[in-house]
Amino acid sequence: MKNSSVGPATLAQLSALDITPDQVQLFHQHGYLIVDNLLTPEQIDLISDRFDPLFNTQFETGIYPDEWYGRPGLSQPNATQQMTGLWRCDRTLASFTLSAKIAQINATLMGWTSARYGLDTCWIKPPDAPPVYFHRNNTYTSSLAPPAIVTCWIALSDVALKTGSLEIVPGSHFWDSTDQMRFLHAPPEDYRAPLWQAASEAGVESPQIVPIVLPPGSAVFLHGNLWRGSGHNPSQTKTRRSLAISSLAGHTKFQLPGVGQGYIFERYRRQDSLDLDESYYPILWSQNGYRTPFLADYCSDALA
Ligand SMILES: O=C(O)CCC(=O)C(=O)O
Repeated sequence: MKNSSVGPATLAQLSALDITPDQVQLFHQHGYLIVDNLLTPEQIDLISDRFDPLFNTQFETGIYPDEWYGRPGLSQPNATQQMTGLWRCDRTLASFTLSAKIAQINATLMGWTSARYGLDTCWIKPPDAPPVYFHRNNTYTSSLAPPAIVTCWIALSDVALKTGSLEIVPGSHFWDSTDQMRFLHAPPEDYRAPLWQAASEAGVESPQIVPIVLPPGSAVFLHGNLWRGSGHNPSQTKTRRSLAISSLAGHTKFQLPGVGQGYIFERYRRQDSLDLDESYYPILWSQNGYRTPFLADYCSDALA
């Protein structure tokens, strides 16, 4: 039988912005790690206040995002609003999503000596918002080498089953999966269908689905191979908001042209090199202290 669990995560929780070898080990074992109090209420307000202008096409820098779903007046009122590439549009958001500290935690969990920007996305699920298909983020990085991304997913409102929680399957980052990229929003079938398929391929009869329950400001770090999705928001009144900050290893390159998929990454591929251009994929944190120089002029670091 397919299981759901509403119990608390069994992992030790980190004191914010600090990380120990034991917690790195837990992350590797389970594929996720909960961190309490990553952001303050003031920081959450600062971030959330930026969303209305963005979704109303008021971009502080004048630059449009890489990906954008859910437009006021155009989309269904209950559509999930998702925007990716926030740092290019808005420097207040960039001060969080380009933060060296979050990149450092992402890198440390993955055992990388440096981390560069990968993706930054807000997920806003209004009352009655439809589910998001189960997926693995690494499936979307197959045109990169290594094809690996890690995500710090921060709750900006109460996240619980009653608001369409993020759902994860602990340990599923060890599965060999053959899934493909797909459009994630409002699936026409069971949003867990890709998960059942992957579990069956991995020989797992009853994958344990854990709804992530977080107060605003707390976060879950997610391994790129971990299966995750989210259900319908059954609330009549509550919107669920989150900010997902994803890092690549600093040494990431492109695969040869034509290898793998990555519809956002490919947009920034150079013709003359397999390097990721630091103008688009800046190095945010390195063990040796290097950080892409233009960042110092572009925005502050909200968590420095
Ligand atoms: O927040 C959600 O509903 C989905 C988020 C997600 O799937 C992701 O960050 O990969």
